[in-house]
Amino acid sequence: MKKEDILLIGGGGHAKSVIDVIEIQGKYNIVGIVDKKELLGKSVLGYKIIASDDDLVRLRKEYSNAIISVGHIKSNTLRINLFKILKELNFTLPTIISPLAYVSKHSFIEEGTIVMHHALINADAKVAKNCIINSKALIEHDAIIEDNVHISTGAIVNGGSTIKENSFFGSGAIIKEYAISTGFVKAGSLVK
Ligand code: JB3
Repeated sequence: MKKEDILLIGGGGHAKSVIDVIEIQGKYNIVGIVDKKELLGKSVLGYKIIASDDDLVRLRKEYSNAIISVGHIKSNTLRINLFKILKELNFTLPTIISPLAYVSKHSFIEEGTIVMHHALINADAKVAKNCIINSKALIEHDAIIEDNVHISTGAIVNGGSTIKENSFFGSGAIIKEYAISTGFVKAGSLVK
């Protein structure tokens, strides 16, 4: 099957993990990275920074797929703004799933969300738009992850619980079944 072209928006640490997922998935051909003007010409894992956000209108004429590859820790304003800009330009923001993740056929995942290596999403879980389900995160049955959320590495979202929009749920944090979490949850926390 012919690979589809895709642009990466952001070329820092998170982008490296995104590249690894895309390479192993084998569905997309990374045509380049869009980052700050001053970084033009630099490379990330062999992929060139080819443009800045100012060039997105021009790039849309050539390419239709994009993935936001800037991360989200303290703030997700950049991810939210980029998502809005890319949608306005009519880019397609595919859902990208590592072949090393387990995603139930009974789960629902929306556009612009990436599910990284060894994450597990169980039956009837819902993951909304522009989320990062990072490596080794567990999203149990009936859990709801709202828009623009980052579930960080190794976090556990138990059955039927909800992570509200724009939240950060830190590495190794755990939320009890049917509980609700919002905002910034630091690594290793327990949400009851
Ligand atoms: O902990 C893990 C597993 N991942 C972290 C991830 C979630 O967040 C990772 O360790 C990092 O700490 C962090 O990764 P991120 O967001 O890639 O941060 P950083 O390494 O600082 O890279 C941010 C990139 O975004 C840099 O290349 C910036 O130049 C670029 N950037 C900043 N502002 C921008 C803009 N790129 C575009 N296109 N537009 C902007 O406005």
